[in-house]
Amino acid sequence: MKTDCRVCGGKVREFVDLGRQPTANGFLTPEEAEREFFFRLAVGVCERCAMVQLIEEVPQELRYHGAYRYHASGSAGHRQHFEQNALRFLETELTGPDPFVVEIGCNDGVMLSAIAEAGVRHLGVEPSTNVAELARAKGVNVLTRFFDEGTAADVRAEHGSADVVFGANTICHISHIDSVLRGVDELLSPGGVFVFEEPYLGTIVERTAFDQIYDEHVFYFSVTSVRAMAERFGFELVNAERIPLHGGEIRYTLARAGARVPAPAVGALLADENARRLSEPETLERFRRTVEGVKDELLTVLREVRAEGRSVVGYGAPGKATTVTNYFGIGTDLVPFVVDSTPSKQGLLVPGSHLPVRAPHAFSDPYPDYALLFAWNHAEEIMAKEQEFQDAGGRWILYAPEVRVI
Ligand code: DWN
Ligand code: SAH
Ligand code: ZN
Repeated sequence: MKTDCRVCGGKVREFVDLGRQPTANGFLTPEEAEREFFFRLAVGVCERCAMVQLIEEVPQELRYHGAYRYHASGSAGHRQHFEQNALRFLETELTGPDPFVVEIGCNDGVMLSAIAEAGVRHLGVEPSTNVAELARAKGVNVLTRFFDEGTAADVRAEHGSADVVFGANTICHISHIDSVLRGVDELLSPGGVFVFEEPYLGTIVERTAFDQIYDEHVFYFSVTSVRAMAERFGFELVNAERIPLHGGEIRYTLARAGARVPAPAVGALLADENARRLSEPETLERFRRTVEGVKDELLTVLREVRAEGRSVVGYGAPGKATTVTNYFGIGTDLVPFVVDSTPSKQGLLVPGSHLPVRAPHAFSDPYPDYALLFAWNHAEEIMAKEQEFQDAGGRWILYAPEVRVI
């Protein structure tokens, strides 16, 4: 069992155990289901630096490989967000004579394709070869490797230093985060910035978004823990902006210590985290109890509607659905199948709970009485798209931040 903090070596105190779980994106065939991989999904907080992290971890090669199922360009909202990010970098950071940007975990090129279109020097570092190919097809340069200090040294030797190192929903996925920070130190130009956007512990606790907890999310960052981590590796946290993606994230900007004046938002968010006692054991223990309450309520609702003979379909098969269905024990008796727009998930089973994943047209064939919204972070986009379901009398079941039937 892992008890040492991956950032500072301090003691990690466990506060929630979501049981035996498979890898969240390990969608599989019925034959593969017989030899499925499971581990204990538990989270703790470092008593020294407040970094919230998994207790046990899954080897990275089991999580990221040639059949990585998540395609970042799958939502219109995400495409728009990352294009805006690219434009912002082009306007504010990539303005020198021959700028260079590196993205850690570029996936299918959702961000870098706009940089490539602008003709700016760039490199995506992406170990999942299938999504890396999708990025290449969009004209993006990709190195298919795991980012660490060795990769960073090689990139620097070949391309020179980077003005921007970017990562979205990736930095919190990398258990060797010390090596990542040493690598960024090696790669970044003196005036450059390391920008990363990741799920926010504050939101996870506030919205009971416990389904953000799964094998890929090794760390659950807060401004407090990221600031401490930055300082440990010679950086300074110079900005922290709340963004709406994935239900609520923070975009952290790190610069070399003393290189930039920190924005007031950093101090404001730190003060807020202190006031909320965000990383304190009592707060995290309360979060655990709230999750238990959601479990009881959701199971009650699902059992009631099924007992009345009503149909329920799961909407979306995000990584989050793996945590929810396995921890709550939701099987095909309660939710016979889920629909998802990602072609590479269709025809396969949700890891662990083995709910079949079907293409979106199965949703209206015929419409179910209820839809359990696993992709709740895309609620606006999905509900607008599925207005006909609601017009036909269909109702949505939501479970974050609390159980609601609307
Ligand atoms: O951190 C991570 C983020 C970037 O993406 C990864 N570890 C894994 C993944 O997390 P996720 O699977 O929770 O991501 P999403 O974006 O919540 O996944 C939404 C799912 O819903 C996708 O499988 C696509 C699907 N979907 C759909 O079927 N119809 C989405 C939309 C918008 C739709 O209209
Ligand atoms: N940036 C995209 C994709 C996030 S999914 C978005 O925000 O939507 C996480 C990605 O990180 C996956 O594509 C995975 O293959 C990649 N990844 C995981 N470990 C990595 C590492 N050590 N170095 C670089 N990429 C990594
Ligand atoms: Zn620590």
